[in-house]
Amino acid sequence: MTDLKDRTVLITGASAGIGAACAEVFAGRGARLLLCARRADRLAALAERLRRDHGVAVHTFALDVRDAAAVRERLDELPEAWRAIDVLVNNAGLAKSRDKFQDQRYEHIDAMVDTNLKGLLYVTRAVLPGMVARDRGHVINIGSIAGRQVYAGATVYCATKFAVRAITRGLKIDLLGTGVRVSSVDPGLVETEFSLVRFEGDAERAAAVYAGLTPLSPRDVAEAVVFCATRPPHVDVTEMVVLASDQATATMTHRRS
Ligand code: NDP
Ligand code: 8X3
Repeated sequence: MTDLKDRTVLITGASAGIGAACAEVFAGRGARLLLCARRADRLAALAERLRRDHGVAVHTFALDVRDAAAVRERLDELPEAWRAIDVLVNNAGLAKSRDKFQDQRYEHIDAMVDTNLKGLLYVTRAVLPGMVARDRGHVINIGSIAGRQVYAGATVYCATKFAVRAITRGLKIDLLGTGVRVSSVDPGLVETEFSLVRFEGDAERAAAVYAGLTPLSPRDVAEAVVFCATRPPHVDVTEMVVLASDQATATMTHRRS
């Protein structure tokens, strides 16, 4: 097993959902946490709770992963004690609308491509050289079932998640011969703020996504991420698909009501 005690873990999009749950589960393993997202107030509250409940060191910083210069600057200016990142969880991401592509708003195209694809590339590009130099590290991308199957009204979201899968596979090749591992954890339906964000605050529409079935919890996904991170150094779980028992494909679900 790889012991996570005192390992430094950077989680993007840690202010909610899967990212916040990852912070909690890594903290439970004694990891030191670098948490970022745009909503600094939420990060501060989470950090305070994790320090209190788990006695771990937590450093937070506001970051919009769409901003390449900010990504470089924030990571370059990290305090010395936080620079050697052992695990990067590329989690920040979002979907916007279920519109057909011909009706999709341009700003929604940008939001998804700039966050899910370019943001993930910027953060990874900034973190990887240190991992390669130390000959140790692990990049864990949060992909999606939407990176394996395309569904209606999700052309751009699916394209970004298919791209994440390509990035995971490309990194695996580029990192061959180094001590850096790369994994993708690809969940199906997880009840988080994801659908609320997708439907721009329409709580009823968001709740309907999970109605009548038992979706994954953010913690279910976080435990899969930590499973990948705790394998012995010679084991690289490259791809892991995690679905709710009530979900068979991106579109087939079993709803009890
Ligand atoms: P949430 O909306 O609950 O959380 C998304 C997180 O991403 C927030 O912390 C948000 O923080 C952060 N984020 C969004 N945009 C940016 C940005 N530009 N810069 C930095 N952080 C950003 O959704 P989930 O937890 O569900 O989503 C997390 C990941 O899981 C995403 O990549 C999503 O695609 C993926 N996923 C989700 C599934 C689901 O069913 N929920 C299933 C499969 C994959 P803030 O707003 O503070 O910046
Ligand atoms: C999020 C899961 O099925 O809504 O990636 O695309 S889904």
